[in-house]
Amino acid sequence: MKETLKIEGMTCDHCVMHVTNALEAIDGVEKAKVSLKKNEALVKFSAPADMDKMAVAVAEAGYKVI
Ligand SMILES: [Cu+2]
Repeated sequence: MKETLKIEGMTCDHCVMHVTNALEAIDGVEKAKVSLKKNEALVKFSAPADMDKMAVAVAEAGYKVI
């Protein structure tokens, strides 16, 4: 599956890295492509990963899925 998450709170490349790492650390996430310019993450994943887990991981990293 592929989903695009809208993310709030990223301001620099470090933020992009934090969000990328947080998403890719989730079991089932294959790849997360995070764009600072678009404020979004394109995530390729399969079960057991889901949107809720991604939202939680992003929140724990200090950002917000909107
Ligand atoms: Cu930053």
